[in-house]
Formats: sequence, structure tokens, C-alpha cells
Amino acid sequence: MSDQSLFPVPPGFAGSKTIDAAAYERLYRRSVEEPDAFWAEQGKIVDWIKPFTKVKNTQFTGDVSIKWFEDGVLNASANCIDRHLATRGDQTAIIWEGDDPAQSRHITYRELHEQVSKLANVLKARGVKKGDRVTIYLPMIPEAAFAMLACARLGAIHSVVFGGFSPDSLVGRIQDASSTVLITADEGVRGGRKVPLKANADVALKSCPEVSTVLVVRRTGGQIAWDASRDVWYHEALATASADCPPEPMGAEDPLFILYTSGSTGKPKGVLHTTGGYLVYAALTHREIFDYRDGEVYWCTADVGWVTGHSYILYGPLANGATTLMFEGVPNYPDAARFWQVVDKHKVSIFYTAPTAIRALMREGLEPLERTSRQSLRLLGSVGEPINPEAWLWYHEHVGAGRCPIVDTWWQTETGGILISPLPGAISTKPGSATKPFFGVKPVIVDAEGKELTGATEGNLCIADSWPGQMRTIFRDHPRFVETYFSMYPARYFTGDGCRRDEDGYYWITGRVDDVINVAGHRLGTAEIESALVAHEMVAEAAVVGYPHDVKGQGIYAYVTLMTGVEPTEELRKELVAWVRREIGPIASPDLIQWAPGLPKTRSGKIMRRILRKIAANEQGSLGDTSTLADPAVVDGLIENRMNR
Ligand code: 6R9
Repeated sequence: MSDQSLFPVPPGFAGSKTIDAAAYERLYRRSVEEPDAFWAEQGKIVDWIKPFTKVKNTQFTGDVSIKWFEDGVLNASANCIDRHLATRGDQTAIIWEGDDPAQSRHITYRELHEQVSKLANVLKARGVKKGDRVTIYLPMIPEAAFAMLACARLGAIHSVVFGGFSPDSLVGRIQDASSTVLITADEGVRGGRKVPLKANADVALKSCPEVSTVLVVRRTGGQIAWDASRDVWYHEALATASADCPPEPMGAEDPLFILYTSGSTGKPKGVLHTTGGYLVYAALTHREIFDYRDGEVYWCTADVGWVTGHSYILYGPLANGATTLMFEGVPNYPDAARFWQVVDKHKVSIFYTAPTAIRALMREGLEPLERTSRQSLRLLGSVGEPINPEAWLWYHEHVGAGRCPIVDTWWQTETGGILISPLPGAISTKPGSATKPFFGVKPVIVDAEGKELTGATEGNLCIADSWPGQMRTIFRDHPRFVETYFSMYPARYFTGDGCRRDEDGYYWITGRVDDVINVAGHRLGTAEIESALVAHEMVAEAAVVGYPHDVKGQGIYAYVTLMTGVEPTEELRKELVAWVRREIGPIASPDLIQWAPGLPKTRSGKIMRRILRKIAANEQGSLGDTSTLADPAVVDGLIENRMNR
């Protein structure tokens, strides 16, 4: 897919704001030239108990210090709930759609206020106060949102652990945060199957004696073990709690949450976000990038266990008084039409999902889409990994019927909110490009030595200056924060991603730079080759890694998942090699192609290339930690059929 395919704003897309390309450029220039003036204005998107007088106080050198709106005082829960009560108390804040299509719930802002206040009082009675850490290990049920907001109301720091994580992973996160309270559920439900959350928590808590309270939400009523000295039913505790709980006044730089994320080395890092800057940034990006309009239903399919769920299911939408949909289930249950049925059922206008889900649904063909109308959709979003043009086009043509702009949003747990994305209505898009930086964001592309590259170029993506949503530190490990993000390229935040900027100034994220391979002296993005492979009509998904090659330094090893029903043959293997040669050039021809019925993925859908690299290098003896995989059994099959023996 070349840079030539430019998709203008669809004619039917009426933006509420008449921002066009020129207005974007003008506003953008001002935002980076006068950050103090720009953010002083934008900071008003939230309500302050005590307004800030200082705006930006950040330093990317030395000990690295990042402060925004530092003398302002606010409360995130009050911004997401209380301030909407007068005008939209009876409006739905959260639509909950169960795993079972027969179950859904509407929660108004008034009900949200009551639930959150009661829970906050329960936590308070259990000794939780400002600055304490509370670990949340819940499925996608409204109580997850209540729990996060209840912590925010008290000024306690929430640490949400994705419900798919193992007991071991939970132990590490509880211990690192030294939480004394855990909020969980008896069981979760996903795709018709039960997830034994309480049983997992029981195993984990054997190693966490400091946890003195476990609040248990009854989701399924399934059999669970009970420790009366520690376990408390959520519904019983709330039954007697007062619904009056004034929000704690928080300094802008007081922590809001910790979220653990994996790096390329070591144990997961506790990414710390603070209150003021994070909330301003989440709210502003949600309003501008998703073009949110009053009364619309907005649906982000992420799990609240990931940053996307924090910023774009919860904080951004609720700060803006939106109706946000929370989905307990999976895209293919009861069948592959589920997403589109939910869109029709709740009249979703804005739909935000991940490329991996789009590719999985593409495999199923058009029939599931044809059973639904999707007339309510106005805007589509993508996040989590580079979207290959094939998936982008399918999303655009079939899901959105050519009517809806796509916002391909690039960002990270560390960035708190979206940094590079189209503003819908303002900019023509290109399939596979996240397009241009958001206001206040200064991307720079550098070479391996840190030299800034200008014009159309390719290199490592850094950000030259701070934005309000930036993480402030790694919890209890500031030296690791400085080392991980600011030591490689001094005075710049290093994203870990590779990036290309084309002649129109559009940014194309090429994948993590640790995925870059060097083949016979040519640098190649594995994402580029994957994109070429999946452009073939018989290929559903592909993952490409480098492996040691005697002559070329590195060879290209491709794991290919075929469309359902396609037979893997020697002939097809040759055809795919020729296909990639044709799409990119001879230097990109895969040396080895392995048929992969499935790829090892994290539970958030990211392909674990580290494992694929080991198998390709014939180093399967040292695979390292595979506990975060969605389906560890996939790996055994890949090892058995590896090509590089
Ligand atoms: C929000 C989120 C961050 C990494 C990031 C990059 C990849 C995310 C992307 C994208 C290309 C996009 N990534 N969005 N790559 N285009 N639109 O996913 O956070 O889980 O921390 O992952 O995901 O490689 O560095 P996180």
C-alpha cells in the first residue's frame, strides 16, 4: 500500500466542529509554540476546586521531573460524576452489555454517583485513605468502573490487574504496590466460559499476607472458598453504606493510578499517572479525536485492565459526560456478528477497537456483517498495534460502509492518552498511517545515534517535550523511569517504536524497534512484511521475526495463519514468497514460512514476538516467561513444526 492512497473525509461525515486542515495546522503550531498559553486554556476542560496558576513545569534531563497544573486542586471522580448531576443526572453514563446477549444494564449518572459514593464509604471504613493503593481484579462489569472511581473519590491509588492474568502475575502487582485491599468477583464470564477470579485471588493471597480485606462482587453465584477473616461480599457491604461521600481534594500531581505494563526486560513496570494532567489530557483527546457529541453512545471494546480502558472507557468519556458502553464479552460469541449486533442494539455512534479483532472478524467473511445494519456508526477507531492496510480497508468499506472516518490512534500506557491520530473531519487519512500529532505533541524521528532526522525519513520515534498525560514515574523506581525512557536519547522521551514520516508529514508507526531486522545490510520493518503477507487473500494473520542467518546476518522468518478452510501447500508457500517479493522487493522475501494455526498473543491481543524470535532462532529451550499468553498451548505446536532445524 503506497502513500498515494489518500482517503478524504467521507462526504457524509458532518463534524460538529468545523475544524479543517488549515485550522488544525494553525492550532497545532500554537499548541507547541506556546504550550503554557495553550494548556492554560485547555486545562479548563475539567473543574478545579482550586484553579491552577502554574501550567507547565517539566524537565527531560537530569533527574527528569514532570509537573502540570501543579498548584491546582481537583478530584477526578467529581469531574466524572458530580459535575454532571445538575444537567444530566438521568442520562445514561454506562451501558453494560453482558457476555450473554440477553443481559444489559443502563446506569445513569445519578446511579453512578450513588454506587461510587457507597463503595468509597465502604473502603474508607476498611481504612483506605488518600495515597493508599487498592488492587482491582475484576471482569468487565460495572463494579470495575465503580471501584476505580471510588478510589479516585478518596484519593486512593488504583492498580487494575487484567482479569485474565494468572495468580502469579497478580502476586507481583499486589506486592509491588503493597495494597492492603483487593476488589474481585466470584467469577468472570467471557465467551460463555467462566473465569475463576476468586479462586485465582485465593492462590495469590497466600503470598500476600498484608492484604486484609477482599471485597467480592457476586457475578455468577458460583462456588467459591471463603475466608471470613478477610473476605467481604460487596453487595452486603454496600447495603448498609451511606451514599454521601464528599470527594477528596487532590493536588494535580497527586497520583491517580498505577498500571503495570511489560517492557522488553525485567518485571512489569508500575506506570504512574497523576490526577490533573492525566484527566485534562484524557478528556480533551476523547472529545477532539472521537468528536464526541452530546447524547451519542460511544463504545471502546478494550478491557479496563489496559490503559485504553482507563482513558477511553472510563476517564475521558465520563469526564465529558458521555454515554460509554462497557462490554463483558468477546467479538465472536455467540458468533462473529456480536460486535455489530451490539452496535445495532445500543445505536453506537463511535466504535473503537483493535486491529487484531478486525483481522479475526475479517476471516469470517461478510455474512456476519450483512446480518446487521450498523447505520448508527459515524466514526471508527483503531488502537494497539499498526493496522495493516488490508484490515483498514475492510474496516472502512465493510464495517463503516465507506461512511465513517477511521482514527488510527497511536499511543502507549506511558503516554496516558493518544499522541498521534487524525482529527476526524480535519484530515484525509491513509490506510496504515496514524497521520499527525495531537495538539501539544512534538514527535521527533532520530537515528541510532540520536541525530534528529528531518523531512521524509525513518527512524526511532521520540517526543521532544512533555504533554499533560505523560506518566510521571515508575512507582517506587524513578531511576528505572529515567533509564528506560530518557537515557537512550538524552532530553527526549523515547517511545521504543520505529516510525516513518512521509512527504506529506504523515507518521507511520512501523512497530517496536526491537522488531526491526537487518537483512543483508537492509533494515526492514517486520510490520511491513506482515502487512504484505496479510494483503494476500489466503492469509489471515502473519508475524515476522528475524533469525540468525549465515550469509545475510538475519533472515526473515514468517509465521502465517491461513484463512479458514485454506490448505497449506508447498505451492502456496512459494506463492507467498513471490508475493512479498512483489509487494516490497526481493530483499523482503521470507526465507522461511511456517504455517501457524495460531500465534502466541498476550491477553490484550499483542503478538509476543519475543517467543517467535526464540523459536525461529531454534532457542526454544530459553523461551522465558510465557505466563502472560492468552493460550500457552499455541507455543508447543509452533515449536514442533519449526522450520529452522
Ligand atoms: C494504547 C496501547 C503501546 C504500543 C506502542 C506501539 C503499539 C499502539 C498503535 C500502535 C501502531 C497504533 N501501538 N497503538 N502501533 N499504531 N495506532 O496500546 O498501549 O499497551 O502500552 O502499547 O502499542 O508499539 O508502543 P500499550
